[in-house]
Amino acid sequence: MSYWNRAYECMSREEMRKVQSERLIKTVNRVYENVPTYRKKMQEKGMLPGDIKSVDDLKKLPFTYKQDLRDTYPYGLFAVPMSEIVRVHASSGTTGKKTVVGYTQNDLDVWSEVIARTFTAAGAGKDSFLQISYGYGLFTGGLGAHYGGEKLGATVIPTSSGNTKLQLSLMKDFGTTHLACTPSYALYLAEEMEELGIERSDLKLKAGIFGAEPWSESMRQEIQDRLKIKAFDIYGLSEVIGPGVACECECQSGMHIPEDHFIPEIIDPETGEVLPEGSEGEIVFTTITKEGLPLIRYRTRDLSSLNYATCECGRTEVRMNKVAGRTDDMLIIRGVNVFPSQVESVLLSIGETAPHYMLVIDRKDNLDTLEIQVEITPSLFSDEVKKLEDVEKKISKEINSTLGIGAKIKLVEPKTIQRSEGKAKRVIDKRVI
Ligand code: DLL
Repeated sequence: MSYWNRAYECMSREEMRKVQSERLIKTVNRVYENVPTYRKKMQEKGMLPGDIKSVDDLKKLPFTYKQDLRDTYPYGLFAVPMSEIVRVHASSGTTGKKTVVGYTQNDLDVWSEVIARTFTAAGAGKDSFLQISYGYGLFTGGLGAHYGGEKLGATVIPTSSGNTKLQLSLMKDFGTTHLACTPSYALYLAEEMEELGIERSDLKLKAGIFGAEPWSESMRQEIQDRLKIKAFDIYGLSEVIGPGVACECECQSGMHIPEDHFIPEIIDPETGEVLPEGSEGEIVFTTITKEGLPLIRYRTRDLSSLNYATCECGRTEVRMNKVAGRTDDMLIIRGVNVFPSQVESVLLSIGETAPHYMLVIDRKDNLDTLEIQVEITPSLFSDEVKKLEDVEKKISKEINSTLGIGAKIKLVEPKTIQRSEGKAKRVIDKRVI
């Protein structure tokens, strides 16, 4: 069994609670002093930082929502002066505005530490060759995994995403032992491998660290069978830090959370009440070491459950179960977070079609596809073909720049998209995962 930081990963529950209490108290004081949004939320509840005496008091604190980040876009929730921020990342939001996150040097060190723990748990070490095929850029996947891999001492191969043929030839030539990418991309790589006639014996691949989107046990099985590797689940979200908020160990029975940095709770998404151990509900995180963007009880909208039993690997850190879904309408298409309302605002801003649309998502050759059916107005319907083509192109361009992914636009005749009497159904997700 190997650990990156045994002292914390295998700490007794009692000691962990002590560490968490100390760090939580410091964090609450810091945000109360430095972040007007938190001060206001606490004042509204009639609370002072002194009311938080241990982790038991966590449940008294107000929640933080994605909306709070949007309301204070871009840097309003940061708890340090910008001169202390050395990196920003961002992920998509509902209206095209991104959710911006910022890191101090210490935050980057914490991030590398938690990623080094996750790679170690997945069997990687100094002698490993780690190919990182998560996108590099504003997305946290690429750079997050990159620095963690370097901290681990592995040989990092920063291929970023895309260019599949090159990925595969480098995988072969450079002797990649560990692959980090989305699970759907892993399957796509497997398929291309077969297509290009690359033999499994040409590769040294042992394991993959896959996440950033939901995937099922059967998808795990398929990846493991086709690539002949062990496939580990890694979870994270930009707001909390990026990848590394939780990751599986060799037992593959739940993802360990580095609780000395992030405290999880499971709540009832309707009432906000903390649920008893083992119940499924919305997972909420409080960061207790982050400086740039500390988060108090952040509502992830992801559904999961927690298991506090000591794992067979020896780690005492709580495990979160595979994400079972979301409480909102966010979709993850090719690793990009997409809200149907983003499509709606694009259509409304162009204004040449009816406000009726449908997103059809499918998976072909293990890659997500997105078709957007848009109903045209009767006047446009009687117009010439050239005009229709122009509208289609305009929508396609706008959608691409707003969502950050391409979509096939299909204009459909008036009154063909089904109207609903209750909640509108805007999404047909045909993917089987
Ligand atoms: O996806 C960070 C990440 C990068 C995680 C690489 C793992 C690997 P965001 O773009 O902010 O951050 O998206 C966060 O993605 O709230 C979940 O809904 C979903 N998600 C992430 N990992 C998993 C996973 C990154 N393993 C959102 N299983 C989260 C299911 C996941 N859903």
